[in-house]
Amino acid sequence: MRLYYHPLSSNARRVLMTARHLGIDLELVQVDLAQGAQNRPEFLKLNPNHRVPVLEHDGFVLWESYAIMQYLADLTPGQTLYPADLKARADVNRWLFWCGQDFMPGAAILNWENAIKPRFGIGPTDATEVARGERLMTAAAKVLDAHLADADWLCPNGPTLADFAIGAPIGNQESGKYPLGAFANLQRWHGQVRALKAWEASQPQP
Ligand SMILES: N[C@@H](CCC(=O)N[C@@H](CS)C(=O)NCC(=O)O)C(=O)O
Repeated sequence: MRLYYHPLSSNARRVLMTARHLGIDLELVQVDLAQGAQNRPEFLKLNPNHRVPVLEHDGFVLWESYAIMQYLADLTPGQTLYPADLKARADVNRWLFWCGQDFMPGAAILNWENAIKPRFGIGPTDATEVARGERLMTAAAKVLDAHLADADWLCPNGPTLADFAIGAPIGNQESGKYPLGAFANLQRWHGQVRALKAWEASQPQP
């Protein structure tokens, strides 16, 4: 099984965390995003959206990180990251969709403006964009923090795919200057995510 990824991509990291936790071996293929390798015809055949991660398994090609996480979990007998019970699975799905729709837009803006642009010398930080990213992220963080006030993990009997999906991008909170410092419940929960073996095992390699 092969995963096209980039070490700085938290969209790829949530998939790596899932694979590491489940004990699934992946052949990692790094796509050089800084050099535009995602726009080459051979990669566009795999993912016309020019994005990582992409999974290849026995000739089946799958893009979109949340779909890949679900696929890996469903391949693994006895796993608990993605429960089979209808309501428990719907609860995990709720947070996966919420992550894509409500959390990632702010994270993507702040990561791009505060971390990626300066690191790769892609022009000055746009203060209007930073303010928009901070507004989006603060709104999402309030929901997350309130939910975690009386919950150890996002869904009962965690960790689940929900914790990996949202925990992975929060790994960039320092470099991306995410306005999350005051959210104590969120920070306590993220400390638990960072204590998982899958966190260490999915660290971006230099
Ligand atoms: N919704 C997608 C987002 C993937 C994504 O945005 N990947 C970024 C890296 S974090 C990428 O490959 N960007 C390259 C580009 O857009 O050209 C997922 O969850 O897999």
